[in-house]
Amino acid sequence: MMLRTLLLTSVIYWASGQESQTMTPEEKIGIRDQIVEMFDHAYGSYMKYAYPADELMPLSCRGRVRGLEPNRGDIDDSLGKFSLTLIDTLDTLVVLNKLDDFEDGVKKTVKDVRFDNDVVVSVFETNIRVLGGLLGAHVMANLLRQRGERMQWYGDELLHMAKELGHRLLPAFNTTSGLPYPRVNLRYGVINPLSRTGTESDTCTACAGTMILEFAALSRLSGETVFEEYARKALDVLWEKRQRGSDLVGTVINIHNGDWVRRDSGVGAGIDSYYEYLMKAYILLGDSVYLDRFNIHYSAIMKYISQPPLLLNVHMHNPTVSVRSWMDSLLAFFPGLQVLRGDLKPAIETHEMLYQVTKQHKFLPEAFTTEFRVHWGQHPLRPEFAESTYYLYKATGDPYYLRVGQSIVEKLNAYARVPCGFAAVQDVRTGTHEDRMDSFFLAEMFKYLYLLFSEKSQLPLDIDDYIFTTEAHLLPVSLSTTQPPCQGNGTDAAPLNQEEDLFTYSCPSTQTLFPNNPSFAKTIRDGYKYLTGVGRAFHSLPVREIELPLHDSGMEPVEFLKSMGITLTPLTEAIAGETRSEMEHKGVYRVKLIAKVTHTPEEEEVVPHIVQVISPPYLGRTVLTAGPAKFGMDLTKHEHGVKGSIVKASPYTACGPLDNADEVKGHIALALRGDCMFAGKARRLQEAGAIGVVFIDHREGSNIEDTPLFQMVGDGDSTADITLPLVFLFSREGGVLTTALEEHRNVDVLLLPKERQLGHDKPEKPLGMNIKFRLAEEGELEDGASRGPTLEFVLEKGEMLPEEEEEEEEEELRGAGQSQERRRKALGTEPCSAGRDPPSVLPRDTDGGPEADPLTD
Ligand code: DMJ
Repeated sequence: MMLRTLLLTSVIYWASGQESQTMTPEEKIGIRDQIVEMFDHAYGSYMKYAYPADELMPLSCRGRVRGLEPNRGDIDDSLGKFSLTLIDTLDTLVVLNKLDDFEDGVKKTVKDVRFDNDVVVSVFETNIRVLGGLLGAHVMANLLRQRGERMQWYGDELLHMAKELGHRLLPAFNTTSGLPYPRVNLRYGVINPLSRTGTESDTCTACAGTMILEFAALSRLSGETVFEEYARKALDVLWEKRQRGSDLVGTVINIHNGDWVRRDSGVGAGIDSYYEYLMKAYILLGDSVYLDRFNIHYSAIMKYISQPPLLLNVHMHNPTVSVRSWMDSLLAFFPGLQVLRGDLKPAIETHEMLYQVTKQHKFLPEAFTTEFRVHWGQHPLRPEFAESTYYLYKATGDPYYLRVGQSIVEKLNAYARVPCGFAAVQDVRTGTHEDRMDSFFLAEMFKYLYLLFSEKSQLPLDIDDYIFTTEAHLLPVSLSTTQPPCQGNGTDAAPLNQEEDLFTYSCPSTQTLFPNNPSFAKTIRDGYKYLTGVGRAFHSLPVREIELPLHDSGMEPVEFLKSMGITLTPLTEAIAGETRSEMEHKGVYRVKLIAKVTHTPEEEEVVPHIVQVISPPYLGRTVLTAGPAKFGMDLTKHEHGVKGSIVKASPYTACGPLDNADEVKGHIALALRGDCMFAGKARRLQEAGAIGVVFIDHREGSNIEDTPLFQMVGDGDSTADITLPLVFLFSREGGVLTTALEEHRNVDVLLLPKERQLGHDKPEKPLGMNIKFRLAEEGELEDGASRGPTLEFVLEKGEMLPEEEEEEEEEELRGAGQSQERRRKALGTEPCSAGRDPPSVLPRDTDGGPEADPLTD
């Protein structure tokens, strides 16, 4: 019933064409006011409950102070005890015309923030969020000071702070290649023994290639050339190391020798802002070398990665083959970059696809499949989709994009707002929240949304005078006329003639991009309207026919399926007799497939595993459900599983050399998720002689009830060398093991598939498939009129849906078109029964789960 209502609502919504309706100035102002109110709620909560901490914990209504909260792995590398959220928000305050708050925020920054902290931080995050934040705020402060109304006290304090921070980041560049270390200790640098860093050997491409805007701006504003030189050198290395055949780059690179560590290539996680910074470096600095490089990469991206509307990762050496069937949410920035490039058509197509995904799942999940199902359900309030929406509206003026923006605003309020701010969504499928509000939510999301609904004349600055960094900090394009500090290594600067229009070569220009055709964007979008099935009008579902061959062996189709492990159970005995003989052809047995097999590769069944604690006092009674891995030993093929006593790896993340390799040898190691890839950890532990690994989630409070089980994946390269059994526990279940280890000297566990759990004869949740075949009668295939006998094959028995729903299900399968949600249910991605006798069930997990962070696990 509810489903019908939903369907009806979407049909009405689409029929009314609301999304194309223009928006009155009053309506725009109303939405803008709503955005300001939301910003006040978010920023006000940070200042009230969290400041001077780096971030707000919106569920606990307090600040996140590194070291005082449980370690979340590499996400925490953004936190440097430097009031991150305040600094990241400063120039947003100006854009939103909150000039008193800005002045107050700058005063607090100058008074309270110090960088001499013994903290290891991410070079990339500190650069884009803190250095970029300081520079954007400095530029804004100067602008206001020059107007003579406020900030008269300001004497470049933020620029001095930026310079100090820049110097604290520089030790990261002390490598032979010129590619920076991924982390630096703010007080001790990298090589100092007190630094607790400097052992890393690789970094992501975006991490090395996203420095030039901030570093060049710092050099040009401060007169210290060193920053721009280092950032440019890192870009030169990445350019040199591109794959010459494909002109693509990989995701992770060795910082010492420049070899590619991960060779998958896309436009999302791991690479994204490298491309962005080539384009924007040209716009900001006027150096055409950056544009030339960007254009070469862009052609490669459009040739190999772009499959409109999709953007799929490929192998940089073998780029005609996609290496993934899912996309990550970070790539949502790409349509915005395409607008800057002046390539509107694919930008509109991909953006429309992303919009359809947000309609289906409320927000963009961190990763979603090519069929737009959730692959990893987390949504940390990322701004990339709002960013692209803003750029597309700028370029097209199409009110459709205002409606898209409106939907973002409404969903944030409806599903992410909590009493102390806005909380990240742990899983878009369940709507559960995480105690986290990242600083980019204030730095970027509100900036882009506010700008989307503002007329140029309503803003306190001319927004077209600035370029947005990847964190949406504002840098003035006038920097391009500031002579670069040096000419080096291929970056022949072409100094701009002052007379020349600064914007001749910079985009977007609505004149050139949008060919005066108001329906231009719409015509492109229309082809992608119903991609995910949401809002799709009713069309009849094509009935697929399959032919099952009668083999030389003379096997009949039923036997043939049986030989594949599928048993067919006739629903009625009517199959036998006269009709049956009529159905048999010579050599071929034709079967009409009414419901197609639901198991697509990206929806692979996650076979639940367990960690069963068998030593006293547990004696097998403690059973923790675990996720398997797509690599390492396949436990389903080992009848008795793998048994051993557990030892905690040191370091716990197993990302660096092991201090306790001797203890690990011959035991099952416990290792914390995060900081590096599962495969890297597994290799290290395998080398130390471990006989298995139990990975434990680093996300505080995660548990099997709230989060769908998922399979760990490798690192994109071959994992054939890893032969250990590997399982994954969410943190609550993992806590049981670590507590057991604290309380008892020896803890023995058994790793095995859940269905083999000791003391249980039968699988708890049997595998089932609700696939139904109907045998077509002779002649029926042509006219499709009459209905023949039905066969249902069932692997296991299970629940039955109430009869009414069951009939509805059949009704829809028989011909009418259906929404994606309905179809998913019908095709068995949700528990349902399509049979009568015996009942069938599909007790499977939902679509995948939080596989691996594309950069670390
Ligand atoms: C931001 O910190 C930056 O945009 C970065 O380049 C990648 N994305 C995050 C927000 O999602």
